[in-house]
Amino acid sequence: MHHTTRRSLLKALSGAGALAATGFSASRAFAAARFTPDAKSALIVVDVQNCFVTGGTLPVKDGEAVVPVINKLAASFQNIVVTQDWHTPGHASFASTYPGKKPFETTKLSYGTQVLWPDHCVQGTADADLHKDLKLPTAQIIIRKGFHKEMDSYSAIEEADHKTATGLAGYLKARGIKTLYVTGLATDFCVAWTAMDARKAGFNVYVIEDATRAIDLNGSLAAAWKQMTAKGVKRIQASDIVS
Ligand code: VGL
Ligand code: ZN
Repeated sequence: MHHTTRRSLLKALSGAGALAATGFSASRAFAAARFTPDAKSALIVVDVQNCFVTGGTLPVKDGEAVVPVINKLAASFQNIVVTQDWHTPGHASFASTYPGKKPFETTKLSYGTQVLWPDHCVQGTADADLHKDLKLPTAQIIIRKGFHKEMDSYSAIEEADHKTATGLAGYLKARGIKTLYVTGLATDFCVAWTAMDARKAGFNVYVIEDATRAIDLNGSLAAAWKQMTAKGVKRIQASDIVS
């Protein structure tokens, strides 16, 4: 057992060496940082709120694990945007709004199929506050979304009708920002929709995978990566960012 492990490790190492010798960069194998955020880049911190971590109303498994990763990334960015899911009581995305409906079922609304969630992130409640350990003193704007009672907004860029703008794309463009690094909760809902809409709006978009956590409802995580990749969203890790 030991022997085999050691032999395959040696094989892997010589493989990397051979790659390096060809001049092809083997840096990926050692996770050397590749991206240096500049004045035209922004870190987008999606919905790192009490509702989405342990003890919240819609907890994402291990959601709080993104906090130290994001805090560390923040030091590399001149521009930081924070978002907050910010629903009215009786919101259209809440199962409790519809008699007989349970959380994680779906319903049809004017703009399409809506997943029904437990009541979460209600405006002005402690549940909707940003996580207390999030340390982003240099963040420049907090954008709230999902505040129209009749319509959800996973995306921080446009609401679920794919027409109503939150204003974030305009803000970023007005500030000359071209490249977005998206982090936060949840990978397969608000992070994915924000990233895909950002592509549609013309930004270069990276999702920093280990700075996100997923809900993964009926295979939604795999589906989200597939859709994001198809739209040109790039999947990277926190170690890819020069610190
Ligand atoms: C989210 C479900 C409902 C999210 C928000 O932040 O990903 N997911 N509301
Ligand atoms: Zn929500």
